[in-house]
Amino acid sequence: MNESELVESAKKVLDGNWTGEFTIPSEALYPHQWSWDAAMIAIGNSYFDTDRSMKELEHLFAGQWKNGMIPHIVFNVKEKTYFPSPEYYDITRSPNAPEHVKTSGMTQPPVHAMACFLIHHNSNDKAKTEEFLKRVYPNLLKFHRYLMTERDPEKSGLVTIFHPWESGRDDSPIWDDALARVKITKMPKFQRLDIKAEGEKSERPSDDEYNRFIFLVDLMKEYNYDGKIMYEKYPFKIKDVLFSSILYSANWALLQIAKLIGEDSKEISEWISRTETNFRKFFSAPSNGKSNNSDGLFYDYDVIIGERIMKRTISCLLPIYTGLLSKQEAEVIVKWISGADFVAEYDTIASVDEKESDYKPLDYWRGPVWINTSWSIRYGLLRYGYTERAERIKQGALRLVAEHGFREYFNPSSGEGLGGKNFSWTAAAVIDMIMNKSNPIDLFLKQ
Ligand code: 2M8
Repeated sequence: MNESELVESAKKVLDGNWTGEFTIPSEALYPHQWSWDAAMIAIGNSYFDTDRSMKELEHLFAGQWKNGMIPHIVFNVKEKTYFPSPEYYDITRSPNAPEHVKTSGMTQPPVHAMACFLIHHNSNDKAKTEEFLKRVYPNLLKFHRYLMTERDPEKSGLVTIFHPWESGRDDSPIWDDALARVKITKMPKFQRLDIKAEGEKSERPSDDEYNRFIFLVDLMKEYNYDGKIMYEKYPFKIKDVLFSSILYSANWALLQIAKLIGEDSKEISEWISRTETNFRKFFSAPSNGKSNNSDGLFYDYDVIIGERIMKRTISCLLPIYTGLLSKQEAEVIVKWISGADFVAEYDTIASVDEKESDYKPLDYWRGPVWINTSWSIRYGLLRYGYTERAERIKQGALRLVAEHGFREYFNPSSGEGLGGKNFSWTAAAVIDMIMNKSNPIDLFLKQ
């Protein structure tokens, strides 16, 4: 398949998953709207259908909570094939929950300001998309403010997540130790529906992980989703590199939007400098736990035990996407990538370094290649001038999809397609990699 054939096939995937109101990630496994998927999908559609991109995000924002949280799932109440269901989340326990929309009670990485910015950038009707930016600016600002306050009482500019699902990398080995420390005081009773839907059980999180995932949801419910109480008592609190990196870039995108529509951007600038001050303090790791020499990678920080989580995963590399790094810091990350530790067949990036003992090539976020993270890292590489390596990632991703389909994730060694079929964000990222003529990070960081 050449590039224009790939774009046509990707558009078909997005059309097939469009419900008329929003786009599902993929048919069997994910019948609702997911937050960071929606942002990526809107970026893909922005090249051909501005209206659909705007509708996608406004559908999601209709589920925003009163405290600003954009939930990770907005449910289609007619669909009964996904667990946890809206009834299980029972968000009516929280005075912050929206009244007329059913959602989950947690959040996901904030890609949305970048998507809104790109919808305007790619639009042929700037007057229309400027109106859109004015409409959604309050949603974006409130969401970022929520992340910078309720999810960061330390004022570090870095986001604390309460659940692996909030990270978007559900069963990454990063969470193993923190999850193992969670004491399950009452075993939740439920039936998994994900393993019935599609694919092999070995390609999904384990039952033990699911028990812990659901127990954590039960605890959120017990605390009525009250952020303050949860920050005090909740047993899982992690400052996440990927989430915080995305928020940093999204704050730059939000700043550009604020300038464009004539809003005051002081508060956003203040958030950006907070992140710049603390990013390395929390996330740069000493190489052996004793010396101060960092290995140049960035690691999540477990707030409960006050320690970094020394697992080499795709998150360690992702700060290259922010534009926050110096040229030297970016160079170290590129060495890790090129040293073949993360490089999978097809020149794409595995979600876990294959030398990690937890590496599992078929298991979800424990090894397989995901196109959305490869997409971000490619833009980071371009920003720092690693054009050749960036091009290899793009060509590798296109080849994976051409040979194995628009799958949810891929075996890093064989390229075999895994998980959901006709997966929306895979299609959207392919469209963007082919169609985009300017690096979004450069656009956001433009003063
Ligand atoms: C996966 O997560 C959901 C829970 O949110 C699940 O496994 O049921 C993750 O890959 C997540 O990043 C993604 O947004 C979601 C939908 O594609 O699926």
